[in-house]
Parts: sequence; C-alpha cells; structure tokens
Amino acid sequence: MSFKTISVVGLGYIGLPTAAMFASRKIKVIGVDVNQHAVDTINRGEIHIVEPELDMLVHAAVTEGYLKATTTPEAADAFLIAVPTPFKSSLNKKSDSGIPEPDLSYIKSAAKAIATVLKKGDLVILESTSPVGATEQMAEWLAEARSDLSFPQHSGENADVNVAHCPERVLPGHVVRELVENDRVIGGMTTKCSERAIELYKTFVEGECVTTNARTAEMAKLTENSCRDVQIAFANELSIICDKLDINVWELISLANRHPRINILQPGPGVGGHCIAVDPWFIVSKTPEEAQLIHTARKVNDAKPLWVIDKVKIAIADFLQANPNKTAKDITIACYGLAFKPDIDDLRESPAMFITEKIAVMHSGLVVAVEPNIHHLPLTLRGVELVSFEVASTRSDIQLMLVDHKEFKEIEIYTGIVIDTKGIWR
Ligand code: SAJ
Repeated sequence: MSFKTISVVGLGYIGLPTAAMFASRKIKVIGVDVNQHAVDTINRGEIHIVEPELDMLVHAAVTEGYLKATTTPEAADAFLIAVPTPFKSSLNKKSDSGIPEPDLSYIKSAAKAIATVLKKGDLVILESTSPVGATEQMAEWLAEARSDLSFPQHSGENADVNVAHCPERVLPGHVVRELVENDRVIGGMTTKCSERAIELYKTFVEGECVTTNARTAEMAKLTENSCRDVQIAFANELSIICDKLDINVWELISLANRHPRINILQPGPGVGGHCIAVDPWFIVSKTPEEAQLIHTARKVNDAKPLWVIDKVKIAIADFLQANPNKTAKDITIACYGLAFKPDIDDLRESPAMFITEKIAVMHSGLVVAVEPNIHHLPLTLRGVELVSFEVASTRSDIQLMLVDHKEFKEIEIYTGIVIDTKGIWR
C-alpha cells in the first residue's frame, strides 16, 4: 500500500474511531486535535467519548504503538479531516432570513494546519459533513497556503496532491461495526483522487466503495439525513393531526405500515443530535427558494418540542381544575429520558433536554428527571432532581415520556396524567 502513515485531523465521534480502525490494521496513525485533554486521554490509551467497543480498539492501538495523538500536524501520506461543521450562529439565533449558515472555519483551520506539512503525492480527504462546494473550497485553501504544490482544481489528474470528499455515514452507538460494513461514497475531485481514496479505505472497509465527484458526494450525505428528517417530520405532523382528531397515532402508523410499500417512521418529542437536525439546513441555506419541503420539515420538527410543552401546560390546567384545593406549586412533573435518542448518554441537541429545561423554568412545583444513562444532571437543569423510575412514577402528578429507553419500555405507569411522546405506555 502507498500509505505508510495516515493522519486523522479531528479526534471526535468520527475521527477517533476511524483513526483506531486504520491503526488496528497495523498502519501508523497520527491523530491531531486542538483539544489537549482529548490528546492526553488518547495517548494514555483511553477515550474521551462514549462509543461501544471503541475503548478496546484505542487501547490496543496506542499500546501497540500504531496510534498517537498530538496537537500539531506531522507529515503523513494521507490526511483525513473529520472536524465539526456547525452553524455560524446557533439555531436559536438564525440569520435575517431565518436560515442558519454553515461555519467552515474548522475545515479552514485544519487545511491551513496540514498545509504546512503537505508534500507531493499526498492525499487529503474531507470526511466532515459539508455544504456542496466545501471540498473545492478546502482545496483552494490548501493551494493558497502551498503555491509550490499543484492541486486538482488547477492541474486535474496531474496534481501533486489528490483531494476527495468521503462522507462518514455511521450511526452513533454502532460506529465500529458500521465503519467496516457500510458502503462508502468516494467523491474524488478527479478519477485519480477517487482511486487513491478507495485504496486507502479498502484497508478496513468491507462495504462497497462507490465513486462519484466531490459535489455529488457532499450532496449524497446531506440527502440521506434530509430524507430521514422529512420522514420524521411526516410522522410528527401525523401525531399532531391525530391528537386533534382523537386517533392513536401509534396504532395508525402500525396499520398503515402493513401496506407493502409504506414505512412511516416514529413520531417523538422532536429531532435531536448533531446530524439530522443540522444537515438539511446546509441544503436550505444554499438553495432557499428551491428547498421548500426540506425547509418545512425542519420547521415541523423544530416546532414539536414546543407542542409538547403546550401539552404539559394543558395537563397542569386539567390537574388544577380537578383539584381546586391545590396550586401549581403542589404539582410534581416527571420527565422520562433526557438523551437525544434511546439507549445512549448523549444529551447534546436533545429535544428532551430542551423540553425539561423549559418546564423547569416555567413550573413553580417540583420537576424530576429519570435518565438511566447518566449519573449527574447538567448545570442547565438546575433545580431538577435526578431520581429513580420508582420514585418518579409513584410521586408525580404529570408523567412525561420523552425518550423510549429500553428500561422504560419494560415498566408500566399507573398514576398521574400521562403524556407519552413515544407511544410506549399506550
Ligand atoms: N427519530 C425520531 N423518529 C424516528 C427516528 C429517529 O424522532 O423514527 C429522532 C431520534 O430520536 C433523534 C433524531 O431523530 O432525536 C436522530 O436520530 P437518528 O437515529 O435518526 O440519527 P442519528 O442522528 O443518530 O444518525 C444519523 C444517521 N443518518 C441516517 O440514518 C440517514 C447516521 O447514519 C449518520 O451517519 C449520522 O446521522 C451522521 O453522522 O450524519
């Protein structure tokens, strides 16, 4: 193989497992991250993120000497960039158009950093989920920094440095298996770029490596996550319609899904995580006039947590009407689940967290939370008590199911007003 040393820039949820995977195939890997804590943790053979099986892989790779982490890039034969692509402003602080703009500054910093050690014959791959055109932009930043080297946008197949976009598509919680088994979209800026990228990934990828150009590869990743967002929006809209028409949406969906060509996803309290709720905006911000359906789906899913909060307000009013001798202060509300999806501990961009935070602020009585995957509540939930399922279920007046963790599916709720956003306590 022409790659003796591989550098992975950005050692997060995608970069670290990818680095460990190459190292497990006995290739020298240099991991680069600006976070000193992450670098130190990895160099001790430990991990700073939660992902099944990753701890063993990283421990073996570091102790056997195939993986080391550093804050400064070093020379390598291939560079994989797996840094965040957030918004310029947060979702709550959108631009004047109401559409958040992607922030490519992490890609720019990574490109400038590796440019200093780049040499003729190297391959640079952008793995970060990116708006269409980001790979060409990255190649331009590399070219600006290294006028002594030629790049595909100017020299085509004869370029000194090859550049490709190969988006990651792995599901959090199953990263180690999916990195190996999933098909890979390989978007080279030239045919040679794609061929070299395939040679690199074939070290551990057992799925098919399918080639296209960089722009199509960028759009393919955004399309996958937007497709899921639109489908979840359909389910969420159905749940609101059914609530109004007094129809059980869960029964409705299971009936409709008996049709051989229908497969409706599940409604919930909203869409969270760092991908599905983010990536569709990369399409909308590039083509706001054309991306009507994708934009509407985002708005439907973003509005769902507010609908759930309104349901809680109605439940409080109903409780007080049925108990005229009580005040809101006497009402205990239990929130079941805080993570952004079932059976993980990741609270970032979680609709369940957003809803619990808002309830804690608006409600004068006690708010308790049950989250089997964490031991301490984050500071944003000040005033909320983390309790066991038994305590919450027996002492609460309003029972709000937010995340269908496996632990909750096995138990019944017998007391209080139940608001079940996941349909597990029908
Ligand atoms: N959700 C629903 N109803 C459903 C399915 C999901 O409300 O029927 C919600 C979840 O609760 C969660 C959100 O959607 O809040 C996103 O969860 P998810 O499991 O759909 O996706 P992620 O964000 O964990 O991972 C996605 C995956 N993309 C697709 O399935 C198309 C994964 O393959 C990508 O690699 C990942 O995004 C990424 O990194 O882009």
